[in-house]
Amino acid sequence: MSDGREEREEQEQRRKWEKEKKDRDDDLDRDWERNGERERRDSRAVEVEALNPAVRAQSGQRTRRSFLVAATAVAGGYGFYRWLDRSPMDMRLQEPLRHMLRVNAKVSRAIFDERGLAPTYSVAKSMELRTNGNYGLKMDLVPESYRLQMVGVENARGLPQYVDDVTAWDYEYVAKKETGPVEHDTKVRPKSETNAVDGAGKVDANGDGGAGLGPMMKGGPASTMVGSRAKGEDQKAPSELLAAMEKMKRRPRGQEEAGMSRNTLIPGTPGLLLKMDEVTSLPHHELVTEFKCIEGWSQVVHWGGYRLADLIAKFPPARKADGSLPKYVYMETPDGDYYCGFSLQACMHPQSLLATEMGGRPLAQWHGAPMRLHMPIKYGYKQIKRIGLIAYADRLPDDYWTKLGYDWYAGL
Ligand SMILES: Nc1nc2c(c(=O)[nH]1)N[C@H]1C(S)=C(S)[C@@H](COP(=O)(O)O)O[C@H]1N2
Ligand SMILES: [Mo]
Repeated sequence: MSDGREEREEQEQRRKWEKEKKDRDDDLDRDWERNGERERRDSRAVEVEALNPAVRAQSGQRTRRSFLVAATAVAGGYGFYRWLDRSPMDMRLQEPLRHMLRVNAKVSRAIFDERGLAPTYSVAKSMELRTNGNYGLKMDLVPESYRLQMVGVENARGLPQYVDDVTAWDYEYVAKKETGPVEHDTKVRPKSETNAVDGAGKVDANGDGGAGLGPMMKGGPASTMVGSRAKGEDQKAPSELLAAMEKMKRRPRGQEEAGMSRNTLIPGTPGLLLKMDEVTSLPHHELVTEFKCIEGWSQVVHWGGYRLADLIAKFPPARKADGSLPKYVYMETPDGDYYCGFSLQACMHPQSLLATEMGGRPLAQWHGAPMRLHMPIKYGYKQIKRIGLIAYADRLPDDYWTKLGYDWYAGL
């Protein structure tokens, strides 16, 4: 008897979640209308560059220098592809990768990426990376409790890693044992008005106290960001979802400045739960690249890990009803506080790494252990630490810093 009531309650709750999810999706649709045009232009640009760089150079849309960079990059991309195709080292992965490349020309183009290869350096040039931003990392994650959630995978239901609700997985946390080098994040919303006037009433156009750091590099404490958001209320998680989470004894998601992601999964979302060995059994790669934060600092860093493209080849996206592949990938920390969106193309880039090591040692928690993203073709804020979810998406996914006014594309 009481079973029937619980069932009805559950159905009722599910209907609420679905309604809220739909509202968030409608919001995303509107954003997509706005941002989608830029994305479409970007992917067309890649095609045009690959097909006829000379015409593009004449068009005068780019400087000569950037044209040369693009042309070299495209050539580098082709070179890489030929190398991959012949490489006996990657034999194990050739088949799935090739299969994927064959079935969809769009994805094969992805290997040339949005901007070609980022420059690499010798290990001797690398240094210890500073720490920047601890959203989604405020507690230490118990390593054994780590699982990677993957959503939107082809034939997921037929795989042994399939579960009918990935959100039901319980990550375990403990209070931070050690902290990294002083954690700070000095970004503010680029269009923030609250910091435009300093104590003396003078206009501080750069928001840097006259330090000449430029508009994106704010000298003040991170707390100055609070209250500077433009949209205010709509950044908050829907109250129904919050209440439901509470009932389930779950910490509400999206507890930081940007609020809850509109791509956060509703309870009951099926997918895969992967243990780390699904990633660490892929071919290992090392990369020494320059890490660039939008705040104006950069450091050469030695990374070790696994190609995101290899994981995607192992667990490719399900096709849509019209046979096409989803265009985006969404990632989130296990607690949903930090999140990033990417084109599938950027994720297929050979230098997009699921990093598990830095400077030849296992990643520290504050750098995103057990696994964070390193994507040298993008700014640091896209390089999400402690990846809990990788979901294929049809529409432009939500992105933490984009919500606070930064560029979604964030390309270098
Ligand atoms: N989960 C999470 N990932 C994150 C951030 C964050 O606050 N939380 N900050 C981003 C920003 S702005 C930068 S510059 C880099 C910094 O990486 P690091 O701390 O390993 O140097 O991480 C990115 N990834
Ligand atoms: Mo950053």
